[in-house]
Amino acid sequence: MPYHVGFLTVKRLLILLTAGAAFSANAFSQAADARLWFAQPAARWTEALPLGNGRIGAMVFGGVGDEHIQFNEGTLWTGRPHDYARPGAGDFLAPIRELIDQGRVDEAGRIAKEHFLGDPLRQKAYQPFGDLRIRFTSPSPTDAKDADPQSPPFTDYRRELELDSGVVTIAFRRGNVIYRREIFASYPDRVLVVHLSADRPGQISFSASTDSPHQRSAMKAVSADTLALSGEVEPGGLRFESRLFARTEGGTTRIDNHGIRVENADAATLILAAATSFKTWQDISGDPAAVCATVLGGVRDRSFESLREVHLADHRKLFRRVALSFGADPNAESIPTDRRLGRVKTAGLAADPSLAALYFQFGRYLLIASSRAGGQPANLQGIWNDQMDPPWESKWTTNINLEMNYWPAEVANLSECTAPLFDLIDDLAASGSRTAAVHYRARGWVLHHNTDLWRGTAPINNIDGVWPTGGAWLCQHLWEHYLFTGDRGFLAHRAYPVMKASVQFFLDTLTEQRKTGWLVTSPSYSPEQGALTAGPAMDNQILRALFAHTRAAASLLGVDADFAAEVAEAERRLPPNLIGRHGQLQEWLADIDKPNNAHRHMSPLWALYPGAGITHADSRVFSAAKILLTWRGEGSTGWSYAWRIPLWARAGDGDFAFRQLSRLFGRKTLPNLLDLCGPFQIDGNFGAAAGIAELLLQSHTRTTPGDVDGIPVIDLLPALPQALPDGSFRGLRARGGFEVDLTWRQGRLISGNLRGRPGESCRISYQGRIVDVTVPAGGAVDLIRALASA
Ligand code: FUC
Repeated sequence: MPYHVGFLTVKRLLILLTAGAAFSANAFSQAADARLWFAQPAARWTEALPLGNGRIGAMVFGGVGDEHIQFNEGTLWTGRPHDYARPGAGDFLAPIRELIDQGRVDEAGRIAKEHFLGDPLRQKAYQPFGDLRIRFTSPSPTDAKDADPQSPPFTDYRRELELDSGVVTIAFRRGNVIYRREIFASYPDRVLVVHLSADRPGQISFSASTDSPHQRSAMKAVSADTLALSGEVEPGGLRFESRLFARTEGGTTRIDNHGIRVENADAATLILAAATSFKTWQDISGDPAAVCATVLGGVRDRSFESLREVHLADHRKLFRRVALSFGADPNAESIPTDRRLGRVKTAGLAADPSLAALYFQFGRYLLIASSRAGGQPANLQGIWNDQMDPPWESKWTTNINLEMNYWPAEVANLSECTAPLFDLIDDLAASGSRTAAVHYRARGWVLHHNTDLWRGTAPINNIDGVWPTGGAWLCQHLWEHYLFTGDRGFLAHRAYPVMKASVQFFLDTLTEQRKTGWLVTSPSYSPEQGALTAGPAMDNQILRALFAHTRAAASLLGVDADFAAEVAEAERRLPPNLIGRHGQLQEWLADIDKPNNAHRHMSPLWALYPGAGITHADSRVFSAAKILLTWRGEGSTGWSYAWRIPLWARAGDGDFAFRQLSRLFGRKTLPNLLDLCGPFQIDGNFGAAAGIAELLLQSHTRTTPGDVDGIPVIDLLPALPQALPDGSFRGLRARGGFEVDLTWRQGRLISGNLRGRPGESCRISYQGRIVDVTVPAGGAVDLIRALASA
């Protein structure tokens, strides 16, 4: 089909040109050290390098004689479609509430545990898919001096992940031959591509095979160039298949049920497709073999160069929107990443601030790799998991972790990467309406503190699962997407209906507290401490935001005026942020906070970050929040260090925030820069990336979070740490759909640009100077000049 091919080529060329033009027109260059690199292969999974295309995740080990690529597919989970709601649970709602109201919280907890949790108590687990193993027998078997593959002498080894290309490259010299492997996961082509080459002809000899940790799986040759690995997770559960296609240049290729054998080729390309029988959370009748065949059909006649070019154009279109530098360290690039990390672990991050810029870009890279339209959202391990029984099932935990994964999405200019999250929310609104009906006899939808591939929404595990505001928190991401993009179609057709249904659930379930007349959630739980309770601070803050945003959306869309009035009335009756006897922001309605409780969760500070309900504008509550923030002290898990970064950035203390970042490197960062909770958990990577952005740029709406009339306020360098005196960024985004570039030296802003829709206005704030600007037609605002007129 020449027309089709020609069309695609022209389109891809245009994408490349546009990306390139936008990039080079800017004064910033991509930081030279935007790569992770190592002088040795990975000894274990937690040292391997992650690749992903939003469907396939892969961890590359980079061994010299043996390459091992462990891989995942985002829809391979244990279980099958299932409704976790417990029939009859609704009968116990009133007694549980009554006991909580009487202060008999332990009894309430016992009843909740026995009758109110979902069925079964635990949700299902994300699964590893398989392992691609390549055993090299090169150089040529006729080359006697290097014939022993077990002890291959090699030099000049380098294993790197270049963030700007999303390509892992492994290179080394053995004898007089330089070998090179390039590996990437292509989103447009839905495959993992492995290219093996050498600088001399005839040097590529290997055998390749795939296997799976799932017992019920088997490999077989399905054609002269393709090997299939198929199996099922459990009887009646998901079926899966991967296909490995091999193309060689020169040499001989044989394939049988044990694998692919290549001898004396000049180069080889291995292409992996993987799929499961998952179609939707309610339908697992898919045909993974057919999907793999279709996917491979689309790539088998294309050259490695063509696959690479399409991948690069797609990846760079997203990745190159943002550049960040904290002052070039000319030596950083020459030091392997694990050694840089080691140095920072002892000397602190101030010894190598450009590692923080690398970490920020790595966070963006990980979101691009693990969250693309059509796939599942990034879970507790993103899309990377090698364990059959992963920590917390590697699912989506919604009392902090899933939301944290998406904190950088808008501000770090990766708005499209939210697509799988919004698809998940649509599913949850459907499954959560069953839980709302069965457990609460309410309209609308509810999600508690976890969900899985089957969109479980009922409370699970233990009483800490009885926390009804997980879905309401997710709604914040819908509203934020609108604030950052101004996409009214999205607001009308995707965001508002789901937000409205979430509000309906709370209108039906909030109960009046006898003493105060406040409307409170009950039963609820303040993550993850205390007993069952009513109206914890976090719930009130999340609901105040949800109600305000939903009213704002209704008003913007010109719909549902009566409903909005009802919401306003309920909003007015939510408990305010309470200040306790130590001057602290209270976590619960009762003033029972323990001073210096350094719990990892920062729940009552939700409205400081990621919410926006607590600002300098209310100095009483702001000061109370700062007391609680101080009590909470340092982080412990990776994500809890990460949360403290944007919180302290909002509180205006960049130095304390920087110290949390430094500790995150020191205590909870793996050699490959992935984050640790205790075990590997990706949320800290994303939370810290968002936190770094929050140090440099903050944006709010002018007054309340639901305000639709005010213009956005954009704070430049609001919490710049002393340890980052010099730096620059390009392309961070602000609410209102603006894009900002800034450069600072010795802690002072020296240049800045703001782009946005022509005619759009915002208020710029920098070190007490405030100026309102309007984007001119076809132009950008010079921020230094604008501030000079303030
Ligand atoms: C929450 C946290 C834990 C862990 C788990 C996945 O329950 O409190 O530390 O991150 O999610």
